[in-house]
Amino acid sequence: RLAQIQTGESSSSSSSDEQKEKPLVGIIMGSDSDLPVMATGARILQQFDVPFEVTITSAHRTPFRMTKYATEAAARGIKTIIAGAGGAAHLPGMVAAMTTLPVIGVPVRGSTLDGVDSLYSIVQMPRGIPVATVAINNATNAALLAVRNLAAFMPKYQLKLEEYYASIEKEVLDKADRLET
Ligand code: RP5
Repeated sequence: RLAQIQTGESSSSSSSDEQKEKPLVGIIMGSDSDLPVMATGARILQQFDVPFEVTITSAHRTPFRMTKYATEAAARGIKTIIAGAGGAAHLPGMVAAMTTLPVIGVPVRGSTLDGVDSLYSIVQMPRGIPVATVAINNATNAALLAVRNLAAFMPKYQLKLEEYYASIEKEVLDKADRLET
């Protein structure tokens, strides 16, 4: 699927099981240049067996496509939107203005200004239109937050989260053991 998105195609999850399920999370980004960052979030959703879709839509270059996506996502069954953008990163905020779904913004680091421009563009939303903003380039946390949203009403994801956090704790403890011995 990620190969498909690199060619500009919209697509949904790749495994046959996932394809049968309607996507619960939408990953959108302003440009294919955001894909290397956003793919890290997609991999987390794959790891948690969350059905998701990935596409490109730009607040500035394709405003009507963005509007269609934002206004139709909830009716299609999407529960959370992860939106990544860089520079004048208006995509997450504009999408949040057109849906009541939770929107998680990923500030993508561009070639200038170190991603602080993206971070400020996404995080400084006006009162009333929230975007949950993660750290610069941290699509991993965006995906984990999306899984947490799902876990609030889908217990199977709660169990997977518990396993995930047990595994990362074990990883750190194993490293500490190796360091100390
Ligand atoms: C934003 O402009 C995109 O999200 C991307 O991060 C940035 C640069 O886009 P490209 O010029 O690489 O397509 O809209």
